Amino acid sequence: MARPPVTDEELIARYGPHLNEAPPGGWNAGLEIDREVETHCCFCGQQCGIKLKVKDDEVVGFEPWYDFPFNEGKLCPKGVKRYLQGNHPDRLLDPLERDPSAPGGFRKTTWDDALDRVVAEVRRIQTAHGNDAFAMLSGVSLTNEKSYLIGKFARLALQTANLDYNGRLCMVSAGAGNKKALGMDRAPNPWSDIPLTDVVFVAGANVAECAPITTSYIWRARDRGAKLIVADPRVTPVARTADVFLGLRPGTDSALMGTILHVLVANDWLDHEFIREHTSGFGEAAAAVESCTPEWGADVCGVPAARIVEAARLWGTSATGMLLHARGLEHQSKGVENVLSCINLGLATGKYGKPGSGVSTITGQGNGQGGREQGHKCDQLPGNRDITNPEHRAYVASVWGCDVDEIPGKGLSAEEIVEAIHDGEIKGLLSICFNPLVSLPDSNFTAEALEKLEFYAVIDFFMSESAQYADIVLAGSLHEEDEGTSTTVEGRAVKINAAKPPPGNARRDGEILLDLARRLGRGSYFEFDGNEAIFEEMKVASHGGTADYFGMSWERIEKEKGIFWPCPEPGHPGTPRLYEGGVFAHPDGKARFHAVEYRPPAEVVDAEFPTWLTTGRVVSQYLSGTQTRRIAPLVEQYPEPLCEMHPNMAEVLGVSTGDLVRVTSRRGGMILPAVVVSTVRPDTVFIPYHWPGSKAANQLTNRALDPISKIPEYKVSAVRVERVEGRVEVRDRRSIALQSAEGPP
Ligand SMILES: Nc1nc2c(c(=O)[nH]1)N[C@H]1C(S)=C(S)[C@@H](COP(=O)(O)OP(=O)(O)OC[C@H]3O[C@@H](n4cnc5c(=O)[nH]c(N)nc54)[C@H](O)[C@@H]3O)O[C@H]1N2
Ligand SMILES: Nc1nc2c(c(=O)[nH]1)N[C@H]1C(S)=C(S)[C@@H](COP(=O)(O)OP(=O)(O)OC[C@H]3O[C@@H](n4cnc5c(=O)[nH]c(N)nc54)[C@H](O)[C@@H]3O)O[C@H]1N2
Ligand code: SF4
Ligand SMILES: [Mo]
Repeated sequence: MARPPVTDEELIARYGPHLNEAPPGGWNAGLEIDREVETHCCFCGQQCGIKLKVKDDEVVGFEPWYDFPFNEGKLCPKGVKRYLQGNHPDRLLDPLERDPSAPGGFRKTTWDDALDRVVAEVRRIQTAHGNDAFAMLSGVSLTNEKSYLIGKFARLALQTANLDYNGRLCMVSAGAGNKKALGMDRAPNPWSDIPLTDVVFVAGANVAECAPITTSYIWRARDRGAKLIVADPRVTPVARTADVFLGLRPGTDSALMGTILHVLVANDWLDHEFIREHTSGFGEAAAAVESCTPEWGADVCGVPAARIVEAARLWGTSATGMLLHARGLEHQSKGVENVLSCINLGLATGKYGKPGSGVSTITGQGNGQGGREQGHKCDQLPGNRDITNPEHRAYVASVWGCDVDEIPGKGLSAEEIVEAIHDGEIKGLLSICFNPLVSLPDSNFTAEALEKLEFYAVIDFFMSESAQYADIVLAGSLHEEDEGTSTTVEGRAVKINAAKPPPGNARRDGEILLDLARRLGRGSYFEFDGNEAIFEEMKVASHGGTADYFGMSWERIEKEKGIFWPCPEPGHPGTPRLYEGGVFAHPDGKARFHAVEYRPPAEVVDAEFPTWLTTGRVVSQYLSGTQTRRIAPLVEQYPEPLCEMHPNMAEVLGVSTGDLVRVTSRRGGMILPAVVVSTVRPDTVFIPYHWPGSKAANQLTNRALDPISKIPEYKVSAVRVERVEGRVEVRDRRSIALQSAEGPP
């Protein structure tokens, strides 16, 4: 039975102040500060509001920002500790130039020399091999303004088609699925819809560790009596409380969703009126799952048939429902099909365009949403426009004041750029906010590619593992050293405020790019006197596109604590919920079902590699780890990768927690400690990927890409696991003490 709702006041009366309630005198009691800056967390796509405390131009602590509506003061361990990275001794303070004789292989240089060198190398490579032989890679920890600037910089200053971004490893399957089915790429609902729903279906998302603040929204739904369905090869923290847990075999999501659709059709748990009035293609989608009986689904997915039927019953018979998916089903060579098979379930039961209903991706990176709209994808122009569409090109050319033919065509995607480098077709690379050596699949291959570059320049604030391969490293800015906007998981544009200037000779990322554009002789396209001016041009460039920011201003965003796009006119309030009244973003207003037939992952287990490997995250580490591996209290929580395995597998291998195991795939191998947990499928091991070198999970993963989104299949590979000599003391999953002489390599 549902617990009665409990108000904050009642809670405080009963138990005293919340943990989040500041103690008397504030969190850093007694510390005198110069100012507090309201901004947002630099990590995940939740973009929690936070107040940074600043003294002598240093961030010295934080204060919860209770008034920011999304997280109401709540923060996860990363948000709480983020301010500790700024003072790290590894912080880059000067531009660096490769010099094998210098300690660490690099020596300080001046900005003039560093930037002139970049320009000379761009010219040399492009003259000899064509413009597209120089590529650019960027990232979406960057603000909207930087994303927009990078899109324009690559096309008009570098004049290359080959620009892509690290969202290619992250949100592109969801983006492509959303655009195909719904005509627009954004979460259909604000998160305030989650507590209103009757059933929450979490598929391939470790909400508690990767979108921690979303957990509180799910709990609020649970307090109202909502049911919870979870589909994951691991019993994640939220899955422990699920009504129906679908512990599927990695890589079988479209079979699971197809079976659920089959059961919905078989039992007529459908919204016929919605299907008729607001969609097309239902017949073909239903025909594609005709043979997907519960028994078939059970066989393919390794989940009891009755449980799949029970999930379908809960979803199909509830008036409202929200399906939240993330990389678990998107990081597959059929990521787009998986997303479409989820959307089919929403459309078949009319769960769109009304409170408490929708199928939504949980966006990953800080500006994962905004960064996939402003035009720094290889196939995209601002406003989420299509770079191959003549009308879209003409509009953006008119905003940029350039000839339409000056805008290059569609370029290669991120992994394809690295493959073209490996093949010798691309010779030069400028990267910002991307650590491909750690984050791309098959890291031995990535290392070979970086080795082959004739020239590589990196903009970062730490010496990332990829930057070790660079010829020039340009010291850029931390999140709190620059201002702009970011767009959250909900599609809400929020304001990022600067707390301090960049230290030493480091420069703001945008200023580095503007300086380069001038030195490349293209300064006339880049006459911006600051980030607000970039925003003003960006919003015009977005106008009329699906991701329309035209009605926003920095001032409005700040005053209104965020604005949901589309916001097409200055007086427009923004659009928290999309598709109201069943009006979708395709020209005919209808959503499209897609016929999805199951196909297996690119690599399947066999006698030589009999175990499934899946990879992902832990709560205290972030992405390639350059930032969180430098924050001591986070490192203490989970200092090394561990290989999660089920007790049954451990028994067969003769392994107990702390024993070292060698995990080998067709690409490479690694040795790491095992941790024996009953929360993972007995045929699957899980390794988090936040570490470099011999600790990198991506030594093992497969470069197979989704044919549409080009996302790598991080979630499914075949491996062999063996016990090797040595053990370390693993005290628990969150703390491992390296007490053994033969610690991990
Ligand atoms: N702590 C922390 N939080 C983060 C990040 C981080 O690095 N650390 N990164 C941010 C970013 S960029 C992203 S993209 C998000 C990622 O957020 P999530 O997608 O939630 O995280 P992952 O750990 O990549 O994978 C999610 C779940 O997918 C499951 N899974 C594995 N294989 C399959 C499969 O075949 N099918 C299904 N259904 N599930 C499968 C895994 O067991 C895991 O529980 O997190 C964001 N938040
Ligand atoms: N095996 C496996 N691999 C994966 C995944 C997985 O689940 N499994 N997940 C994938 C996913 S979802 C993602 S999003 C990618 C992430 O992969 P990456 O994008 O490569 O990871 P980051 O750690 O964000 O690397 C960004 C780099 O940019 C720097 N940086 C951060 N913020 C800024 C900034 O504001 N300015 C500048 N100049 N630099 C900045 C950081 O220091 C870091 O060196 O990894 C992918 N790789
Ligand atoms: S949930 Fe995400 S945005 Fe919020 S504090 Fe944690 S890492 Fe930062
Ligand atoms: Mo991501």
